[in-house]
Amino acid sequence: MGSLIQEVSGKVLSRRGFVAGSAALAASLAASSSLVACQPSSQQQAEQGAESAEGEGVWISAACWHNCGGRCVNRVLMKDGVVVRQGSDTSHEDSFEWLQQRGCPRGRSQQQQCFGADRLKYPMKRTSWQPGGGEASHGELRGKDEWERISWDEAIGYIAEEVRRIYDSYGPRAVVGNGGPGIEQVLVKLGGYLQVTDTSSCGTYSFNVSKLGLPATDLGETNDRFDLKNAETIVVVGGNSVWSSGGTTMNNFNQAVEAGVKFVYVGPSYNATAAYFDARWIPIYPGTDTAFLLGVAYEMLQQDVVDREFLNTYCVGFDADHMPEDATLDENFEGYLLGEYDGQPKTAAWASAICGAPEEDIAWFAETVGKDHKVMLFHNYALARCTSADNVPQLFMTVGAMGGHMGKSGHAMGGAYKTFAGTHGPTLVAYGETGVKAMDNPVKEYITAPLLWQSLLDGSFNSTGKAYSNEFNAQDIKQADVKYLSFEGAARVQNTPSSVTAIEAIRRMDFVTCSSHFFNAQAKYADIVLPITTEWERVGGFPGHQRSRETVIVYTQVTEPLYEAKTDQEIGTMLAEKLGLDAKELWPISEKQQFFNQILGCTFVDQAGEDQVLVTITQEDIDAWECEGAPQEGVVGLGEFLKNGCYTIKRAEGDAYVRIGYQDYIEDPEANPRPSDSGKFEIYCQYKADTLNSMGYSPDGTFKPYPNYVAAPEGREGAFVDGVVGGKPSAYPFVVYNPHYLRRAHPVLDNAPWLREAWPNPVFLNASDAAAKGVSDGDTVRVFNAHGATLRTASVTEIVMPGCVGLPHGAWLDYDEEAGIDRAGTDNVLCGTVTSGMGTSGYNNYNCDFERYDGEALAADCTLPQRIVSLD
Ligand SMILES: Nc1nc2c(c(=O)[nH]1)N[C@H]1C(S)=C(S)[C@@H](COP(=O)(O)OP(=O)(O)OC[C@H]3O[C@@H](n4cnc5c(=O)[nH]c(N)nc54)[C@H](O)[C@@H]3O)O[C@H]1N2
Ligand SMILES: Nc1nc2c(c(=O)[nH]1)N[C@H]1C(S)=C(S)[C@@H](COP(=O)(O)OP(=O)(O)OC[C@H]3O[C@@H](n4cnc5c(=O)[nH]c(N)nc54)[C@H](O)[C@@H]3O)O[C@H]1N2
Ligand code: SF4
Ligand SMILES: [Mo]
Repeated sequence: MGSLIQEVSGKVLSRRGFVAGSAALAASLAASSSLVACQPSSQQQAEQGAESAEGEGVWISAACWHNCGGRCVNRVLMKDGVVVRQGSDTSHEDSFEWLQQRGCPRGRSQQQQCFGADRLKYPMKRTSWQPGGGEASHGELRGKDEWERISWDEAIGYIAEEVRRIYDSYGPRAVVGNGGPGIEQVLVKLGGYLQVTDTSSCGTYSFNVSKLGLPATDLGETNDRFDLKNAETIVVVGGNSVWSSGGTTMNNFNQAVEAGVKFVYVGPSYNATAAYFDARWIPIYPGTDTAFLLGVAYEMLQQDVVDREFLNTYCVGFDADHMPEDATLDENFEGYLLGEYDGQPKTAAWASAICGAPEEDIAWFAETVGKDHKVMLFHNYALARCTSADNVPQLFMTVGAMGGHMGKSGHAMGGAYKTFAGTHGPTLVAYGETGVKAMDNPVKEYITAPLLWQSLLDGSFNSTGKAYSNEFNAQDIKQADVKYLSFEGAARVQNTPSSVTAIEAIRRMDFVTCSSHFFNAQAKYADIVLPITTEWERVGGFPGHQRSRETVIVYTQVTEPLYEAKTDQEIGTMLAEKLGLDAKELWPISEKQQFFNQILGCTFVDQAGEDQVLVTITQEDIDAWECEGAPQEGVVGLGEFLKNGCYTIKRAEGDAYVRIGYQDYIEDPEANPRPSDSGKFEIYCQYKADTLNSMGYSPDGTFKPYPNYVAAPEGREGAFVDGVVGGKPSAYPFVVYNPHYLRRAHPVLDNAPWLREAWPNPVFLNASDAAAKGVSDGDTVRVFNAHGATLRTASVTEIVMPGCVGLPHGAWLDYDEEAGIDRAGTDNVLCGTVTSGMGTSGYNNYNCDFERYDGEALAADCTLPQRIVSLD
């Protein structure tokens, strides 16, 4: 067979083909957005698609590339130049040994991204904005102004002119970017820009947890999925993999579920994951895992279920006899649990008052995870995306160590997240490098994300290093007068706390640019908006982020670029050339060659543990691609690989790939020390306390070298006047958390009509809380706090514990400035410019209140018009 690229390229949608062929699709999309009842339109569409596709067309592997928790094969059936169906992995039969990498409904709705009627079609300029800065920019009109269509040449000309003016007059420290792939690479070449550091996904696990003895972000040392069935109990703390690790991930647990392993879920809601596992639910308030786990640890002591031998051999700091050499404080964790330093034993009663779990549950949990049982302790990261959760990583590890749950079959402790929920071990199949390295930004100054917008308003920020990098330093206040904000590849207005402050800060800028597919919140508040291609219009590639251990996913081009959209590299190249820079220094090779390099570099690990070439590439392939490279012999042909959209390792019970986390350390701790200063798990970690206490986000002395309880700035304590838990309720007596939601991946895909139909994006309220306020299911409610207010339809439920409000993450901001209300349910409207500890983005433990809204009731999101800026 010749190269698939040849086969596919004949079918790739031409621009003209799309315009003609998609008329029917566009018409039905328009119809769906004007319907009051949403259901029939998509059913009709699906049926039509299935019927017309019967036996015809060609399947092409297509990208699903956003930052969701899955990594899946996505394929499209093309007929007469139009996508008529979407499918997923059919490369082999599905079995536990050889999992298909099947997609979720978001992946199957990607056609509404690429071919969405609301795509940005050409570059646009905000009408009142003029270059030159100051009043000429009319920043006060951002988000309210008119737009005009401009050519690419004009757009790049404006950007080049403003960028040159700002760099010449103020230097790189007047610019903020996010590490984007096009324009921002050029900005790095000009001298760089101020960076934003965000604890985002892993929250307080993005600290330098190697100093505790853990792997980076605590991912990588739980067991391979074939070992899960050997546990008696699997505990999942926080997170919701059923929603947040779409596609295949939950199948990792199938053997364990079938073997009758008991599951326990700890968190504020009995969510879909807890239900999937039929788990026993321990309800705790968001941001109170430290209190809960301290109560558990105390109870383990009382019940004498602590594995002292494990603690003495593999850990330092549990008791006075096992302290690390660098300890400066004569205190240890056991003494803290017993109340020797603060007069407060961390009893189940003490913990229960804070975390809300019944005392009996805490005692039961302690026995269940004790040394006499085979237990796997998994955490997702919702519990660490809370302010004052800085002790969670150390405490979770400590409880695991107290039970002796590391390094043995049937035992585990660590992160279970995204495609790694339920399996770990070395990556068995991987793609190669592109051959292009992102430029290193020479400006090593970082604005802490939750304080970003306030910092821009204040003109100063605390630069304490970079989450996920292990570079942290003491408080370091810097001045900066920022003039230019670039939004490229990060949805800052949506995803960074305090969207209301964001609007105010953005309006102070001279210049704001945004590369986007849609008129999203970043585009709406920008001055120049550039339409970018989706991955379906690019040469093909490998989705980055969280690849799974056993599979590599690949995708090919579906259509030529639509309208005037360009890739980030093309935009960056145009800007570099306009500025008189050598674009070849930034991008020495074409995007096609980069993709080809990645394919050439694909490897898999054989049963002997050796890396082997994955893809067979012939000279004919190289000629057809018009790329550089040498022929190579692998185990799958190029055509087959691209057609399947993946390569998945076939597993077998007892194969050489089974891996037990920490086994090397447990079997020989001298030869395989942990990365901490002592080489052991540090239940007393001097570095942790010294670093956190110095950063200036919490009062000095807040953090002890052992895991201690720290009240959050908002959260459980904030629900009461003066933070006295159990006292008089405060003005905002609820704790709001943000589940990552099925409709979208962060804000991405929130505009897809099918997904809007499928998932209405309500606010989840506890039934008795709702009843007390006269709120019924389906009522429009206003959820509010000191940071903002938003409207949502109530979903009244028993699965959320009383006192908590679940507001899904990522809805597209729709802010009514006069009323001071967002109509979309945007989570970051309720998140304030508040932080603590390491500068955490603590999305899950803000306070709020809610009430029945007496204004006009919200219409279902799927009935709202699409956000289309039409200037034709
Ligand atoms: N559909 C979809 N999937 C996604 C994403 C998306 O936007 N949409 N985003 C992806 C990304 S980048 C990430 S980081 C992951 C996040 O994935 P997860 O960490 O699984 O995320 P959440 O959805 O925040 O988890 C929500 C659950 O955590 C619990 N919870 C909330 N706060 C706390 C707490 O303080 N303590 C405890 N014990 N439990 C708590 C609640 O029960 C809630 O149901 O999802 C990924 N997957
Ligand atoms: N309140 C609250 N806030 C949160 C969270 C929460 O739970 N609650 N979760 C946090 C978490 S875990 C995360 S990971 C962050 C995610 O926050 P971000 O890092 O901002 O990630 P995305 O939302 O995926 O934004 C990616 C943006 O890039 C655009 N984009 C996609 N492809 C391309 C491309 O090829 N080129 C360019 N130029 N742009 C592209 C998308 O349209 C989107 O606007 O959000 C965080 N924010
Ligand atoms: S889980 Fe993520 S990668 Fe998989 S199909 Fe859904 S959106 Fe796409
Ligand atoms: Mo994330």
